[in-house]
Amino acid sequence: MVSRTLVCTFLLALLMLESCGQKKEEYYVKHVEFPQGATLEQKVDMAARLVPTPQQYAWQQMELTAFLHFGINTFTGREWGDGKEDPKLFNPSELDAEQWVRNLKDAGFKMVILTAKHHDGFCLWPTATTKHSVASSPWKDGKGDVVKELREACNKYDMKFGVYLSPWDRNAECYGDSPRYNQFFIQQLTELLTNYGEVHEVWFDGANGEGPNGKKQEYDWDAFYQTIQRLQPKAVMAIMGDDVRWVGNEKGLGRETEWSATVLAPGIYGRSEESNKRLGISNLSEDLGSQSMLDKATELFWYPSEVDVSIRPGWFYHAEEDEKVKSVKHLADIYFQSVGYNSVLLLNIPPDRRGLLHEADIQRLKEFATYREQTFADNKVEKGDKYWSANPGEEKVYTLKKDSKINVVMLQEDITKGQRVEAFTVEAQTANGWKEIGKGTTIGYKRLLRFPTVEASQIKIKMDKCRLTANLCQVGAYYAQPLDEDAKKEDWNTLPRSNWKAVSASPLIIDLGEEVTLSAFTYAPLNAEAKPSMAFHYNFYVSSDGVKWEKVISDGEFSNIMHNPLPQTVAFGKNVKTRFIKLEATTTTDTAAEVAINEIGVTAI
Ligand code: FUL
Repeated sequence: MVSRTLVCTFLLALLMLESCGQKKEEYYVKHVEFPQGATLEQKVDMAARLVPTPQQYAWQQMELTAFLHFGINTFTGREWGDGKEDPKLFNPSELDAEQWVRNLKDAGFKMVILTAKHHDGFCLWPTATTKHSVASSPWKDGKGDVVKELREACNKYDMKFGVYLSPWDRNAECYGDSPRYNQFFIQQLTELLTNYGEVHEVWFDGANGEGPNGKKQEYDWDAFYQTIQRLQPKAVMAIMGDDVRWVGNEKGLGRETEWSATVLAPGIYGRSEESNKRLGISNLSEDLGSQSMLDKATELFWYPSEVDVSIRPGWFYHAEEDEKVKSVKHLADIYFQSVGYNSVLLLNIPPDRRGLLHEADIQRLKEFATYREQTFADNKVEKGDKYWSANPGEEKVYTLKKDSKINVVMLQEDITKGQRVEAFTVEAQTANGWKEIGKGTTIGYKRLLRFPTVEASQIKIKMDKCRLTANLCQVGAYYAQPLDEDAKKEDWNTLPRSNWKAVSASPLIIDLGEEVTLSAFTYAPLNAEAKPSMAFHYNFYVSSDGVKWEKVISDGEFSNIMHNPLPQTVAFGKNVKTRFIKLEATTTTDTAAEVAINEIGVTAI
């Protein structure tokens, strides 16, 4: 993979652009290595001149991408399949990819990414690599191809198209036999990148949940990358790739300070583990690009963030989540904290068992789109040239339309000249004179700053701190209608907890205080926050006396709980009478898990 960064640095790099017709400025594309002994000043100067590749720039401008999680899990109700599912389960009754794309297009999305293969290994196209695909399903008598149908719908509606291909494959017999599986994977990739027209994003998930006793697959990222480069040069390689960075959570939460020019080495480079360890950082770190980080770093990457989140609690469709589609307020907050925090929003809307986007999701997408349209239709900043080459300490005043009420300011940097702003302040000219209404740190491609509503005739942007001269290319001021959130209720436990007692902490045994009939239990990590001690694999038992136990769930898995620590309900498939419950659980590292009594709920009938 070193070869890739060298290509970017030396072949694409050192673009010489005329700046204001006088000085020529030197740029580095995608990657820059600091010379030995470079001072902080030199590093900051170089960091300011790091720019995206044309593919990365085009990707960033899309702002909104839709994710479609669809596959065997849609029909089993799981989030992670184990690869042992019968392909015959896949049988959407009314699959209509045009319905997906039409609705997504109307809602403002510029690209869709389909889970062509999730961790269960089931392929949504009739691949030659395995029988574990739509070709073995009853859908269209095994002659169907979901990827093709989506591609055709994208052509019709002029939508860009991307594929998710899970490296982790729980079905492939060769998984873990590294060279063989790499060949198998490259063949799958080749099919997808050859037979379905233009592909703009290839998404490789980082999940690898086989655990300590599983098979260790060494992926040949370099070969995967070269396959993409050769077959789809316009595509960006995301997550386990070096074009697009995972933001670090699946909650829809970007960083307020978000540097696209970052010191985090993409995980697929051989040197990344050592380099990121030396800097003490990971995808989850708060600071990936400040000057103190630059000071310690030896190289820098243009590696912008993508915020992936589902419109529902799970990534796949589950009928029981129809009532849990995120509210417009929640989606609006996500938008401001992703697109508005210098990131691309990748919002998942999972097709249901019919093979359609569900009415509840469509309705919410419409409301979300209307909200954005209403908010951003009217830029209160008077028309005119917005470009501003700003030096530290300088300020610029923009006149607003008459009688403007505003609560959002939008700023954009011309990132083709690098990301440079470190701190800024916004003031408004109100009836009582100039008033500070907000402060921010990074801007990057786009920054949306929210503040309490003010009536103002002008706004003033103060450039508090920037690297070299910052290039602001857009300024907007808007009014966003305040939204109310419905009160959230804990609906995953139906039995009052007042009589419960923890009999033992590890394994967790709970005395429910009386005999009850249960159909399911729920594990809900506290505050929906991930921690290393949380449960991953488990057995679940019931007992009427706390002595003799019946195992109701054997070797269960709280799939994807580390990245999406939301309540997971496990149905028993029967009703059980019990007074005591026991959860015997291990963490992802196979050590005993710590689960608190209030993290467990039950469904009593
Ligand atoms: C995760 C996966 O494990 C989830 O199932 C989902 O696909 C999400 C987008 O990425 O890591």
